[in-house]
Amino acid sequence: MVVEQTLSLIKPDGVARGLVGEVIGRFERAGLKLKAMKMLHLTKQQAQKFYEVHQEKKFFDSLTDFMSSGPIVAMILEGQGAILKNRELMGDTDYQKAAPGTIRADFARDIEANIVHGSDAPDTAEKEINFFFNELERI
Ligand code: RTP
Ligand code: MG
Repeated sequence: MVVEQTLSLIKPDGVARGLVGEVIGRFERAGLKLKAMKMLHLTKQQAQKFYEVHQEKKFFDSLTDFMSSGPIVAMILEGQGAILKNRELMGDTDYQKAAPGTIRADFARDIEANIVHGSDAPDTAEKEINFFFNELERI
């Protein structure tokens, strides 16, 4: 398996509920290495840009309101098969379908406020990492 980098976000609900340490601990215990990290508060416009692939969806306005509603934590995670590994740790988008022991199954109670985001493929990972981090911020 190749070493990959992926973009992880702890969404506003995860930060507000005090789950930052819990979520990062799960990533680290699973062998994912933190390569960059910061806290920031997206504007509505920045959230719209980040989630532009979903702009035709009926949940787009609500999703971007939510994502700009409070501070988030952005991270670059690295490891073998990191993109899929992160998605497995997160669990299904819908917490009711997420496997037991995943972040969303354990903590999410809403399909939108579902604690975390993770890139879904190598091309989106690169794009999303570049959205949040410049060269100086990456190790
Ligand atoms: P994410 O992009 O945040 O990692 O989540 P994902 O791949 O599991 O899910 P995706 O289909 O890309 O949807 C992005 C985010 O939009 C919200 N959502 N709401 N109301 C709804 O039916 C609905 N569906 C999706 C969630 O916050 C989801 O994570
Ligand atoms: Mg997605």
